[in-house]
Amino acid sequence: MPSLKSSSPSGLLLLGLLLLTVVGHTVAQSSRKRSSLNADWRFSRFVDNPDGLSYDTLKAWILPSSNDFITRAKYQRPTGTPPGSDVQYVKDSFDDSKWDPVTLPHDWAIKGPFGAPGVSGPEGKLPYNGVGWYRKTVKLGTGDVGSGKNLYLEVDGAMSYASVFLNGVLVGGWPYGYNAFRLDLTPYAKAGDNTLAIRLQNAPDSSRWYPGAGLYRNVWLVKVNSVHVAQYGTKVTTPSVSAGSATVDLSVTIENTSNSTKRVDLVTEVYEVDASTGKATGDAKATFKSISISVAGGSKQVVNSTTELSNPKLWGPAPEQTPNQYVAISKVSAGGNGTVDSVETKFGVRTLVYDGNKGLIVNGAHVYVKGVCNHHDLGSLGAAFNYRAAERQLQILLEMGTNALRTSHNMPAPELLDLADKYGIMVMGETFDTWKTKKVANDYHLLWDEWHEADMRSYVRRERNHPSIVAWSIGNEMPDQSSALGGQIATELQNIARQEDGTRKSTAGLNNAGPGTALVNVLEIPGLNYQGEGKGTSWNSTYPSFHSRYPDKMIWGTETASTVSTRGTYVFPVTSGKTAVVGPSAGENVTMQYVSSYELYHPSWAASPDKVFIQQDKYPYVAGEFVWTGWDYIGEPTPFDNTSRSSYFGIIDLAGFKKDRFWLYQARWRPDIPQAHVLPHWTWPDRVGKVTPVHVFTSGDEAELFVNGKSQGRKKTEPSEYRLRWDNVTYVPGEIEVVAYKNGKKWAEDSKKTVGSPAKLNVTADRTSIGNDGYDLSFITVAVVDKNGDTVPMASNAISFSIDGPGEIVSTDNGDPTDMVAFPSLTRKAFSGMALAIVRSKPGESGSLKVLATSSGLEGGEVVVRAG
Ligand SMILES: *[C@@H]1O[C@H](CO)[C@@H](O)[C@H](O)[C@H]1NC(C)=O
Ligand SMILES: *[C@@H]1O[C@H](CO)[C@@H](O)[C@H](O)[C@H]1NC(C)=O
Ligand SMILES: *[C@@H]1O[C@H](CO)[C@@H](O)[C@H](O)[C@H]1NC(C)=O
Ligand SMILES: *[C@@H]1O[C@H](CO)[C@@H](O)[C@H](O)[C@H]1NC(C)=O
Ligand SMILES: *[C@@H]1O[C@H](CO)[C@@H](O)[C@H](O)[C@H]1NC(C)=O
Ligand SMILES: *[C@@H]1O[C@H](CO)[C@@H](O)[C@H](O)[C@H]1NC(C)=O
Ligand SMILES: *[C@@H]1O[C@H](CO)[C@@H](O)[C@H](O)[C@H]1NC(C)=O
Ligand SMILES: *[C@@H]1O[C@H](CO)[C@@H](O)[C@H](O)[C@H]1NC(C)=O
Ligand SMILES: CC(=O)N[C@H]1CO[C@H](CO)[C@@H](O)[C@@H]1O
Repeated sequence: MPSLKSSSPSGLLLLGLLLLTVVGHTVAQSSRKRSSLNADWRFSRFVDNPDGLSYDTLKAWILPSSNDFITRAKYQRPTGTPPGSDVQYVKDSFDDSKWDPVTLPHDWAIKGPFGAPGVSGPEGKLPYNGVGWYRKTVKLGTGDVGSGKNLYLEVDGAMSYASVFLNGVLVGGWPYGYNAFRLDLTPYAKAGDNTLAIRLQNAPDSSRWYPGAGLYRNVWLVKVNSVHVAQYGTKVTTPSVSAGSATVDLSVTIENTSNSTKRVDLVTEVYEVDASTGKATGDAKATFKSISISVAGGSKQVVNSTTELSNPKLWGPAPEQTPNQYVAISKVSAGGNGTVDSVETKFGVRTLVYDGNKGLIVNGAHVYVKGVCNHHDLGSLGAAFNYRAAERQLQILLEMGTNALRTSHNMPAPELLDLADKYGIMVMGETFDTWKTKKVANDYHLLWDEWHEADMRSYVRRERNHPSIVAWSIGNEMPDQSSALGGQIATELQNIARQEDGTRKSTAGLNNAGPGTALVNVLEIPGLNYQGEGKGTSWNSTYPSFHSRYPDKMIWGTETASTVSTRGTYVFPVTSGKTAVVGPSAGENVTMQYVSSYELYHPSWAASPDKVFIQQDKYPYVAGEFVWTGWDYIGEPTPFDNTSRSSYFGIIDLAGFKKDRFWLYQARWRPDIPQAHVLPHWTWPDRVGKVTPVHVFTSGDEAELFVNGKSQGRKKTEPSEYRLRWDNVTYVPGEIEVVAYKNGKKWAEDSKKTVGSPAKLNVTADRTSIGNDGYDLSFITVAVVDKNGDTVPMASNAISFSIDGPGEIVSTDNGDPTDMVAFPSLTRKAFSGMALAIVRSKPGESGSLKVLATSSGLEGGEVVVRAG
């Protein structure tokens, strides 16, 4: 499968880098260079360990990589030759020409095939396990190495147990696959060709979902002078904000890796960020007083300064507020030699109040949290991060009215937070799915004792300047949640967040810890998973008991609903209840392994959206909810865990197609959008004369249903009703139409009609013009339509894709959780009438990409996408 390539999302830094490269060596020396290391890697995966190495044998050399993030005694790098230097893959002389050429971000498992030996259904059946080696030659100039220079490798995420070798020497590593890390290459680098080799290892049974595999996020090389701003070395806060003025506090950590004391000057100016370009614009809006200090050789020094920003443009969540951003540009000069380093720190000016009675107050206004939980994978692209694919996920969620995202259950790619800042989405930044006690045999509990401080601290330090982050989540459904140990761990993790940030509170997703437990007593924001709405058939909510015990603490539903459904699938009879536990006689199509899209069914611990809405509205002090999940994801295919490949929880399916639930949430979260949505589809040759319930989701307050023009009655939404249902409709071919009203006035309409047999393919692109960076994507949707152009709801025709022009088809999908055809396949069966192809440009090549879709017996279709 062609791999995924990254461009630099840090536009400003990239621009600086290009300019410096053009003007040459002397200028390049004066400031930092951060360049992408994503291109030109060789890769090989081994099912069985090919080198005899393991984390245990390498650990003593890897632990020192955490030294900047631990407060206990630092680890000393052992003396002597580190292990692994005799392994052939780390050597210059190794011939890797037979290995796969890959471009990062790269997920080695996503190409499949499904059914990998030793990988369970919950893990997604893809071959993520085993050992992976990546190799690359890094060319360095004489000016890049030696006295006065530092070289760092920055890895935004490597799945997992990374160990990094440069020129045959083990440099260090980082085991937790979701966290970013930096290694100092300076002592091991040389002018000329350097061999960089990275070993990764994924144990089977190490995850409860599909984790992905490999160097799946961006990798960077950073060159700085010996006097420079330390890693994650800036912190911007706005301790007091009014309409006329904001106080901006800046803290910069300057590091001097040279042998002598340096006189250092720091100047920082603040600019507005242009929302469309993401770059500084206009004149400086504020300037921090210039500071001069002496930094002794071998030390770090923190410099604090403060300034006032007049008439600040605030950052706030969309759509009610605007996500304005600023950037602080800090320049460091040393010993009168001009600028030796320059860093940019984007931030937002906003206030947050966590109110036990009112919920979340942002910039003085109450904001009800309309959140979703999402996993890190990007459907058929796998875990390999792609900026456009992540942006598409957020855009479709924004259309639904989502204003908050929980990065369940781990640290996201840094660029996801840039996107959340830009679009005005509030983020609950989560860290861990387990603490000290395991969920599965080889999960994070193995790393807990030695790594949790470093993982928590480095994550908060890295992301604390993002205005989108409104809470840190210290864990999800930890088995330790109800024990005394849980209280101790929560205290420790919250303290780390306060030390590194101090402006947000911490939360955790608790599925069974109750009021009075050690953990809940200390947790700043109790987060309730499912217990807030009452689990399964129970309507007993624990919100009241949490609220009465901790009246001053804000509480929210960190994980709600877990409704399951398969897009376009309807199973009869339909429950008459508002919520129902899914099973072979309740919502499941056991033969097909699908779940009904009446959007009322859920596992035993969960709830329908309707039930969650009822309970949220009953307890208005609750700050809001994070629905499980916004998008479907690979793995965890409850209730068909052993047979399917991907989840049923998503409001949006794995391909990005909306399930019916989308309009149920949109009606509640964006009541300003006139909307009505009627289900099911109306092409049921086997159901003539049978009761076929019709449900309507609408932002109106009343609706009338017509079957072949005949009214079935007008219904008003009563209190505690979030859908209108006509449960006794008898199916006859023809058309169902709904007319919705609001305050007695016509508000919106929708209809479904009985369609004919498949006749042709209707092909559309989400964007018909994309960048030619070899990274940008167009998402191509194919609908199987009848001769009138209406989608055939049960169509499953096999569609073949091809492309003409400077681009490639990366993957195909249809959102069917049981489809075991590997994602790179150019042939994909339509599912419920639809299929998707993802198209990527080729780097540096411009032109028209003609994407063709054909299917036996049908008229084909095409769309043209312009790259360049
Ligand atoms: C610092 O001094 C040590 C010992 O004198 C020397 O080996 C090293 O190269 C010096 N480092 C730099 C960055 O000048
Ligand atoms: C400087 O700012 C940092 C971060 O806000 C803070 O932890 C530290 O106490 C401040 N130092 C001084 C001397 O004010
Ligand atoms: C400034 O440049 C001089 C001459 O190259 C050098 O000796 C000195 O160390 C530099 N000072 C700093 C702070 O980098
Ligand atoms: C609901 O709560 C009541 C009172 O705490 C308890 O008696 C009852 O058993 C609970 N019902 C369920 C289904 O959990
Ligand atoms: C399951 O789906 C198949 C294929 O659409 C259909 O023939 C069958 O009737 C369905 N079964 C149930 C229980 O809905
Ligand atoms: C899946 O397989 C496991 C292990 O064989 C078994 O315990 C479990 O019950 C199965 N789950 C389902 C839903 O069939
Ligand atoms: C639907 O029909 C059943 C059986 O005829 C009846 O008991 C029920 O009340 C009807 N429901 C509605 C909403 O009309
Ligand atoms: C067919 O394609 C056109 C654009 O070419 C689009 O407007 C329309 O919605 C598509 N129809 C279906 C059923 O997808
Ligand atoms: C020679 C020396 O002491 N260099 C130090 C410069 O500062 C960094 C940390 O800031 C140390 O790691 C170096 O040892």
